[in-house]
Amino acid sequence: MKRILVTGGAGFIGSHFVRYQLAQYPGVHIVNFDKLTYAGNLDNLAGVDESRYTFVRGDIADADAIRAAMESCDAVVNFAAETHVDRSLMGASEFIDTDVRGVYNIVEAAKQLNAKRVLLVSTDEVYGSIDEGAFTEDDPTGPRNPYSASKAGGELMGRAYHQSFGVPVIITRGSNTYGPNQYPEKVLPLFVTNAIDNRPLPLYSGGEHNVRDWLYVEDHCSGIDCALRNGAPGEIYNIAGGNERENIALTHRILELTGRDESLIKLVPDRPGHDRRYAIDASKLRALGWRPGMDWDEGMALTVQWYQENEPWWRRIKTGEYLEYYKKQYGENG
Ligand code: NAD
Ligand code: TDX
Repeated sequence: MKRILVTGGAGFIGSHFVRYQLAQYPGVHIVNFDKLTYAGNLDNLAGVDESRYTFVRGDIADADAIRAAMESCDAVVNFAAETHVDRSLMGASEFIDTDVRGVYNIVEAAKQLNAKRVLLVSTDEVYGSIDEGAFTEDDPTGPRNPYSASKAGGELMGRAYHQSFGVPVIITRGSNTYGPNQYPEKVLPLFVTNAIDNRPLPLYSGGEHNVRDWLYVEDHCSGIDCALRNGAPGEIYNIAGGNERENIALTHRILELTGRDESLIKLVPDRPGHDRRYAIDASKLRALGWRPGMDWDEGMALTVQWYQENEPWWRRIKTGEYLEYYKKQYGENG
C-alpha cells in the first residue's frame, strides 16, 4: 500500500490516523478527502509533511468525486461520517447521506477500480446496549439510535459488496474514543472545556447507570492499522479500550484533573433511547497482534493537559454554529 485514501481525515480520529501512517510508514503517501463539515478541521493536521500528503475537499455522497479521488490510490480507509448521537436525534438526513450513501459510493468505486483494501471504520454502537459481558463479532447487530442505525446500514452495504462482488472490505468497530483534537460536543472534551471555563457539566440522567469503554485515540489508530494490514477481507474486528467507566466516574475524574468541584455537575434530562452500556471483546484483533498501549490514568491526564494547553483550538470551535447547537441541545441556560 503506497497511496492510501483517507476519507474524513480532517476529523478527530482521522487526523490522528493520517499522522500515524506518515510516522509509521515512510514510503506511504496519504490523500485526505474531506468535506470539512462543522467537525472537519484542517488545524488538526497542522505541520504534516506536505511532500507525502495531499488534501482534497470533497463529499463521499458525491459518487464522481470519490471515484476520482480513489483512482490514484491502492486502498481506502473511511472515517468520514456524521458522528454525534444527539445531532442524529434532532434529524438523521445527513447521517443517511454520509454514513449510508457515502459508504455505498466508496464500495462501488472500490469495485470499479479493483481497490486492494477497503477499511470501513465503524462503531461498537451498532451492537446496541449490553447489560453484562461483551459483544463479539459474531453477535447480531441491534442499533438503537439514528446514528448507529446509519453506521450499521453502511456496514451492511460493505459486507454485501464483499459477498456479492469480492470487494476486499474489512470493518472495525471501535469503542468510545478520547484524546486531543476531539470536537467538544462529545462528552469528554465537552466536560473538560466547560470545566476549564467553570461552566456546568450537563450529565444525562445522573450518569450512574451509563457505562462506556474508553479507547485512547492512538490505540484506535493502531487497531485500524492492524486490521487494514493483517486482517482478512470480509472480516469484522472489534477494537476495545478495556477501560469501562460509569459516566459519573468519568465526570469526577475530569473535575479532579481540572481542579473543579462537584457543584459544576448539572443533572439534565436523559437522552432519548440512551444506551446503558457498551462493551466489546477485542480478542480477534488481539490474535493479530494488536494491543492498546495507553494506561487510562495517563491517557486522561495527557488529554486534559492538551485541552488546557490548546485553548485557541477549542475556543475557535466554540463560536457560531457550535453555540447555536449548544442552545438547541441544552437550552438557553445550558
Ligand atoms: P469527527 O466527527 O471528528 O470527524 C468526521 C470527519 O468526517 C470530519 O472531518 C468531517 O468533515 C468528515 N465528513 C463528514 N461527512 C463527510 C462527507 N460526506 N464526505 C467527506 N467527509 C465528511 O469523527 P470521529 O469522532 O473522528 O469519528 C471518525 C469515525 O470513527 C466515524 O466513522 C465514527 O463513526 C467512527 N467512530 C468514532 C468513535 C468516537 O468515539 N469518536 C468511536 C468509534 C467509531
Ligand atoms: O452532554 C452530554 N452529557 C452526557 O451525560 C453528552 C454529550 C453525553 N453524555 C453521556 C451520554 C453517553 O452515555 O455521555 C456518554 C457518552 O456520550 P457521547 O460522547 O455523545 O458518546 P456516545 O453516545 O457514547 O457515542 C460515541 O461513541 C461511539 C461517539 O459519539 C460515536 O461517534 C462513537 O461511534
